[in-house]
Amino acid sequence: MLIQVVNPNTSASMTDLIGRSARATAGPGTAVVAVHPEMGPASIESHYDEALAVPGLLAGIAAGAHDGADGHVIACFGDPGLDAARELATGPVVGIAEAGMRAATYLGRTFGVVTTLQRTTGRAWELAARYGVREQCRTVRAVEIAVLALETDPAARSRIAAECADVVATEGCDAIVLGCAGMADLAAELTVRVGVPVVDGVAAAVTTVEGLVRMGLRTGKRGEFAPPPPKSYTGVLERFGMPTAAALR
Ligand code: 2AL
Repeated sequence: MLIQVVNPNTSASMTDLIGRSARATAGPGTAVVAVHPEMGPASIESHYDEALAVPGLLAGIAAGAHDGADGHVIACFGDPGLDAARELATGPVVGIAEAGMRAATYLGRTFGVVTTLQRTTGRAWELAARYGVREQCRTVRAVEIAVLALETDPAARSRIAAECADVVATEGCDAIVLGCAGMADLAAELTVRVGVPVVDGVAAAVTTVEGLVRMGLRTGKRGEFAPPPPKSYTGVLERFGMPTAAALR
């Protein structure tokens, strides 16, 4: 089985980290290819970043499907472009917020999200509602560390650990979901340090896609998620009018 993990920002080092987490989780016989778009924002931490990350992400999904991926992970906590990616790909497509939050609901009654910047917390709440887990999600906390600073800020680990501990102490949450793909390497250590299950969405999404593919299941293509019809797109998006790997490459 081949799982494509798309980091929708253009940070190569973050893509490496995401790929390492995905490979550590994938079962025997599953290969993981981790990619990022050539065009788009260096990190995704605003609605503007999120919107403009989507064309590059979709081009990557089309290429991955064409090159034989059995399923796809969108490795950004806003789950950008998830529905559009489901239209383009035939294999299952799972977002890390979706998979992380759903996994947390198997591990306890309530969970909290610990993410990067306060301005991204609205999206996390919105996604919790969209995925039907708004009631189980008791808090969404931000550590005010920018996405790319997760790799360079020496205080990042301890700040995230302290926030996770506070979520448990003040909200009594049974589990925590890490709210950024750039935190993928922290889950195991934090689970021990904080004393509740800490879910990395990348790992949760990889195992979800893997399970769906193993069950022989793919995205339903009869209605809403049928391939988008070709049509005229103009300007810099002209090639997106033909939603094929060859056109989008
Ligand atoms: C993210 C993420 O997972 N990747 C990225 O660039 N931005 N999400 C976040 N809440 O900071």
